[in-house]
Amino acid sequence: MAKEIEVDHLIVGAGFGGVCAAIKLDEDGERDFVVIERGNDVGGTWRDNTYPGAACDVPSQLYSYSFAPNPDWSMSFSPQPEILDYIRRVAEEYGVRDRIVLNTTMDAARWDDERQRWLVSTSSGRRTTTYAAKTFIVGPGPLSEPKLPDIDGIEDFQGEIFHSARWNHDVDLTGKRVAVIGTGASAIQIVPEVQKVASHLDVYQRTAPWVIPRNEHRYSSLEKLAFRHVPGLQRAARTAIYWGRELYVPAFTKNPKLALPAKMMALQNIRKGIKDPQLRAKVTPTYEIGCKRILISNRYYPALDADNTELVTDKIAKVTGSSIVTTDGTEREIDVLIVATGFYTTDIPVAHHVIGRTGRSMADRFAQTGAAAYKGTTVPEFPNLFFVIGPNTGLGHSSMVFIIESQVQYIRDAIRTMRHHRYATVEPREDAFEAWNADLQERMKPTVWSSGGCASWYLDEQGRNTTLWPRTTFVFRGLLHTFDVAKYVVTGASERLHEEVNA
Ligand code: N01
Repeated sequence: MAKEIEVDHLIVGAGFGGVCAAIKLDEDGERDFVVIERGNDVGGTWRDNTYPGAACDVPSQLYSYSFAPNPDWSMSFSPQPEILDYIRRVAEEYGVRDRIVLNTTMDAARWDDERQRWLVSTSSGRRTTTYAAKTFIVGPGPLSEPKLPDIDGIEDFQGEIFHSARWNHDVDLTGKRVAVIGTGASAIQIVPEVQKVASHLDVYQRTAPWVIPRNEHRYSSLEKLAFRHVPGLQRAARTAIYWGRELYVPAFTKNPKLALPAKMMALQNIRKGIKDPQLRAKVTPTYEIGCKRILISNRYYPALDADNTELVTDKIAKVTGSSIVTTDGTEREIDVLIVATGFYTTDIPVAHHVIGRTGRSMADRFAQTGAAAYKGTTVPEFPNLFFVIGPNTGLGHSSMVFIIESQVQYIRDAIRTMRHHRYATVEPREDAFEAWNADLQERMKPTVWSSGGCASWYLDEQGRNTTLWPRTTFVFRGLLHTFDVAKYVVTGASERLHEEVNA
């Protein structure tokens, strides 16, 4: 029989989202909470992605909590180890580190309508614990489940094979023949590092990405000192970066032609990085810039142009025990295969494990509607469940930490509202949910993600964009500033009647 622990709030995931939720609940005096984390440390994607060259492509001043500025970033775009250290330090300094239970996996979660609690079963090795929680805050991260390519024979490969997000540091790539499948954000950081040490590198490109220069800056000691001691300086830098980024939004959401300067920069990046005209042609995308995530690198193209690298654009037919064979019949022998093929994004993996008030799983609901939430945070049939980074909260241009803080503000206000009015449950009304999502999908139509002529992880199998937010981030923040209880069905703690507020 699993041990049961009653808590007010259970948070799943100790990445940027879960740690932020923990800190802010604690700040509100909501001390009865536990964070469960399946990994052996905090940090989420920044703990998992340890591949060589891993770094953020959003400037550090903005890719950090607004309430915990870090004057010590070494670079304008932080490397992964610094970001991971930052999350660890913030969790420690804000006193939530000991509320995080590591190495603990959420196996299943079920809403118990009698008890008005989420019953969340977890396991840690052979130990199982069930948490009975009033509110359930779900922040597993949209990029946490690696996606392996479905390629004939890949399971028979006899050399070393690993996903970019599960880097095997025991494998020394020096002098090896290496293949990288994929040319997304992860691959373009990996490729220059592998090219430096491998005897030969094959890069398998299915679709060329748009890559603009990485205007990187190393902060001097003087700058760090100024960030630490000059009042308001770091906040001013953050604000300037924030608004600079918001200026990109119309190019993504209204008129892709506005992205012409970025396109020119990307084309110049190709010319600068690659001498071979044939290779230049192969890496030049044929869809609108912004349709897939715009990548930043100064080193990717030179690495492709290097003598020991081959860019392969023929389709992969199969993998054998020691090689990759393309559809033109060419076989390339390799020692190590790195799959940088992305993550399960639109099929939110956690949804398969969560059963709501009506007895069906969230995945079953999403099978009908596509992944969708009200304000990216709450879902009808799933009372008192709050996503951090839920459906349609992703960004192509700015910091997810800004989105996380906006959602956490909404969740805090929901909890305050529930306490104040003694509500036992809050659940978004179907009509509010539908109106929100109809508006979202309408706004998706003119975006470059819908009309830019590419396939991307932003779109689900029906071609619906269920991942991105199609407006500015300040609009998102404004819409989530206050918990709009009128859009919710609420129940009181004692009486079990559903009462519609402002019905
Ligand atoms: O994954 P991806 P990622 N055969 O899905 C290819 C964030 N991130 O890990 O384009 C052959 O973007 C696929 O090809 P195609 C960021 O939000 C941020 O690189 O689908 N190829 C593509 O090239 C990012 O968007 C940072 O035709 C196959 C690649 O694999 C997100 O994470 C760094 C294939 C997958 O690219 C995901 O990035 C890293 C197949 N069967 C990640 N299947 C920074 O902040 C897939 N591909 C810097």
